[in-house]
Amino acid sequence: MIDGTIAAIASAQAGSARGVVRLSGPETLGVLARAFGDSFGSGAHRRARLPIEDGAVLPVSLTVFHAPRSYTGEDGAEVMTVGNPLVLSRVLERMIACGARQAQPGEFTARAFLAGKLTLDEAESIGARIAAERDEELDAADRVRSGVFGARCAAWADRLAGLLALVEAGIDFTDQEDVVAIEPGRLIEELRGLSREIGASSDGQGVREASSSVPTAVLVGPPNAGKSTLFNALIGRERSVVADAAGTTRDAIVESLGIHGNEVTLVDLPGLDAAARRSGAGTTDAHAQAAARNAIGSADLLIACDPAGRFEAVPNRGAIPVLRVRTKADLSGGPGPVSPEGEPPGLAVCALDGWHLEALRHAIADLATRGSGGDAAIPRHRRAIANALGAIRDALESLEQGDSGVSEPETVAALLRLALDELGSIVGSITPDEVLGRVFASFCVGK
Ligand SMILES: Nc1nc2c(ncn2[C@@H]2O[C@H](COP(=O)(O)OP(=O)(O)OP(=O)(O)O)[C@@H](O)[C@H]2O)c(=O)[nH]1
Ligand SMILES: [Mg+2]
Repeated sequence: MIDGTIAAIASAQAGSARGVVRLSGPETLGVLARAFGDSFGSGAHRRARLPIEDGAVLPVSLTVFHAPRSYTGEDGAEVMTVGNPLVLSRVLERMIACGARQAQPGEFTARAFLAGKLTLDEAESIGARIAAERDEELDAADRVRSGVFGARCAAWADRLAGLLALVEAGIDFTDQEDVVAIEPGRLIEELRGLSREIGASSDGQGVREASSSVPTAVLVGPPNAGKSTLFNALIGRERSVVADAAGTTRDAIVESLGIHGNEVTLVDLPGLDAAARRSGAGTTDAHAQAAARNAIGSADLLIACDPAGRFEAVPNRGAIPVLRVRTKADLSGGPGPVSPEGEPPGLAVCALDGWHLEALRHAIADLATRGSGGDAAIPRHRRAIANALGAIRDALESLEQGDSGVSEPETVAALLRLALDELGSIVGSITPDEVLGRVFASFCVGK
């Protein structure tokens, strides 16, 4: 319930030089007048004396904000005093005794959102900032705060709403000759464009566990490339089985790896045998291939291993960075592999004697953590983006199956509406009325 006048300790619950009790709500000035009594001065910033208990008086500085020029958009105040948790809780108790109530977690920011001071994603980014444990998380939260991510989502939602309007118009007004529904070819083209853009900014993020912000680096490559040997060398123990025979690793093997203060989840995979995959037989079985594909789908970084340095068929449908590593460098010597433009420079390593492993560690830490925040800093956003993308791809599939016209417009409309709702959960919802508004804006219904 967002009502009444709230108060809370707004500084850390540990001893510090200064601490703050914050108030917000229509009764702020009344609460202050009751709490301070006679010593309640005037002006935005004032020094005041707060009676606390048994005749004791606490000197404080007081800043008063008048609606709407405050964080929450309401009347508000900050009472600053020594940062002693005990003293601060006395101040809070006094405010509560004088008519304020204890704020719920996040209630100040919720009020700011309701007052239109912050968008939903800005409000959430404040939560993400407070919870951020690493620089990258802080950067990602700031990108949300600055509204870049929200603006991009809003643009997608806008295009999607336009397309949905056209599809719905096709359903609602099929019997009216002067209403032309969208050409299926154009609809497919537009949806492919959207799906490409959303996919490029978010692939792999939605798959990752929402609670986990530890990035995942995955070793991929042909069988016998030396992936497991490299995996063991990186984590510093014999965790994965190594053998001369190809097809030794049959399952994804996951270990946590600490690199220069960064935590990375490292995954060793069964070899991807492109030739075996094509013929349906070979060194790797279907289970192993499925395990590999799943792990690749949730990777933040692919470490492509190939002793021959060819790097054929690196399986990467999204925008996951690929680090090319020529393994078994002791056998072939020479410089590291050349990477295509836009990819990080390649490395040649030898897992047996540790040659260039330190450089590889640096590269993994750098690339995996760089990709980890992505554009969507907030788990709920990541999920929403992944769901929206899934619904758009399903709609495309349904459209591509029909040979002429939009064969199942209701299904397509329902999927697009689903995608729109997901994007709406980030940028604020787009109501059926708005969608309908577009129908009337883009058509001359009934002339
Ligand atoms: N000379 C040399 N041999 C290596 C090196 N790394 C691995 N090997 C050998 O290559 C063979 C295959 O190594 P693995 O690590 O099992 O290869 P893998 O890529 O995990 O293979 P699969 O699990 O079958 O896909 C083993 O005999 C290793 O001893 C290296 O840096 N130099
Ligand atoms: Mg292996």
